Amino acid sequence: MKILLYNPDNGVTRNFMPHLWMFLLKSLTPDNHEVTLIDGNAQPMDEAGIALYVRENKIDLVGIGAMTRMIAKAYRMADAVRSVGVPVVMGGPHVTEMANEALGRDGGSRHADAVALGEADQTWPQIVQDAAEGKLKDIYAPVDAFGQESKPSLQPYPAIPWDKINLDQFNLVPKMAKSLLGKLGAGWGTFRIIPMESGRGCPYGCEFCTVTGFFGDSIRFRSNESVVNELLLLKSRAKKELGQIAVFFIDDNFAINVKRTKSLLRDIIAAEAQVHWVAQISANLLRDEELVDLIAAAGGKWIFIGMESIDPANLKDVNKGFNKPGEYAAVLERLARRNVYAITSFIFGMDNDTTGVAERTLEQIRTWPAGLPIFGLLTPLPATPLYKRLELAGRLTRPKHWQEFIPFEMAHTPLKMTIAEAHAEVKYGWASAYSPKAIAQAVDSLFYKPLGYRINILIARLCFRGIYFPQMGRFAWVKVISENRRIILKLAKEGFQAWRGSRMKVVESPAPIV
Ligand code: B12
Ligand code: SF4
Repeated sequence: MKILLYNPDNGVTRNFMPHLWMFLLKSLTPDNHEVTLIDGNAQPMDEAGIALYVRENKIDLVGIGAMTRMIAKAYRMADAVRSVGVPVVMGGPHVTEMANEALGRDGGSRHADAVALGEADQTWPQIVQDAAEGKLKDIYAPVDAFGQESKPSLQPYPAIPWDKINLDQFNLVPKMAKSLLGKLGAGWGTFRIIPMESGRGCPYGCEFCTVTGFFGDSIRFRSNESVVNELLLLKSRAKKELGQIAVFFIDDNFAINVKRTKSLLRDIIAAEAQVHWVAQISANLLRDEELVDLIAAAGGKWIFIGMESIDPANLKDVNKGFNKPGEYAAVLERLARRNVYAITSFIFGMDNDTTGVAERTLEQIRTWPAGLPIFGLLTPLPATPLYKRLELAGRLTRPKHWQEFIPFEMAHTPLKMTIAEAHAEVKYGWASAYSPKAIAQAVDSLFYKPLGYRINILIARLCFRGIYFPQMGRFAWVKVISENRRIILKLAKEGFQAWRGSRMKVVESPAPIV
């Protein structure tokens, strides 16, 4: 069979990283089938486009995966595929919770021939076989011989052939810069961010989060050896193509078992498998100095921290009382001392939030080492405890918000402000943290750090700005660069002077005596 795995675009940002599920399922597909991957964020496609692609390429089965925010697009694309007579299997967190919606059993129209519930590592080969035999079932659930839910152990973990996969659609170096950098031989012909998991599951059960329900509170880890080998494979690919590779450890809480994380990091260091990486770790686990030392030594550059709020009452409300706002500054300084920076994520519109919450949060942020703050709204995702609480309280204003997804729009009424006020808080957060003045201040505040770190923060800030203020086209980028020209030129000048200084030293140094 010819199988297409498709991930719909999110409509807000372009690709910055492939989606792991596609590569994982491709690796788990029996060899006698041919699998093609299309990520809509890298290769935009509309309904007519996918129908044409499927017909022209004689595709026999299409697999579509999507988060809640992309599900409306996913359904439209699935409808287009089914309209040309090709079956569609859907999977991922949204349809796992809303299988009846995808199968048209809730009164709406049917979008999928089959739905894979939960983790599909074990069910996928069976789905493929059933599709090949033309007898797809409606629902595939990962259960053992006794009908009990079963989760993949991740040992062994499928080897994803990162050295052979065509990753042309995932190069972050713009075409123009590519030829220039290639000529300079700077090792920047390609820059890819690759998703990798070292384990699954998080027991914390924050009220708004899908993860504990989806992956379960039993945490499972890959072996250290399997993670190290994957890093080595990626590192050698980057070397071969004279490019750069960074890894995003997509584990929901990379240090959930600190002892195990330390042992993995030690093995990465021992094998010299370091690449630059990002990981998500909750603030409470970053109290450990030795852990942070190992993170830095193993290549960790950015840590995503779900801070959510600086108000302990809010944190308690969403079952995230283990976050202690009083220790945020110390955690960030601990990281910054090792040149590791934080992506700090905040949620506005929580029940104890009142107007001015964005400025109050920013006042704190400005006292912390410069990083990448991001702001979102409390969102009731299907089947989360938050969704159930708000539904029971009659507070959902758009109970099926995903059917008409609007970025940064609330789907329920906050308690102590209006929906419009919550939207204004998020806008204020982004506008203040990503204004040219704020970006320049963030970069300047790191004046004592090497130039490379400041360039890193500058580029990251310019890119992250696009999460809220869409900057997908060339024109949008020209505008952003022009608005931030002062700080860009300042760093460029400093870089040029350093480069000229190093050239002068080479010329001045006496010729070696043979
Ligand atoms: C990496 C990640 C991202 C990346 C996404 C980009 C990327 N290229 O991966 C980034 C950091 C950008 C991101 C952003 C967001 N994310 Co996110 N993200 C994740 C994360 C941590 C890992 C995803 C992953 O790769 N998992 C590992 C793979 C193996 O699991 P999987 O994708 O679920 O796939 C398995 C099954 O679902 C199934 N499957 C999946 N697809 C398909 C398709 C078929 C055909 C089949 C058969 C099976 C199948 O098989 C796979 C193997 O078992 C998850 C949490 C998690 N642990 O999954 C959250 C998660 C997916 N994100 C979530 C959310 C809410 C967001 C944001 C909306 C957050 C926000 N408020 O801004 C944004 C939206 C981004 C955007 N604009 O699109 C939610 C989604 C919940 C939901 N119901 O949709 C999750 C589950 C986390 C959570 N807290 O609940 N995210
Ligand atoms: S710590 Fe993170 S992954 Fe775990 S339940 Fe809370 S928000 Fe979800």
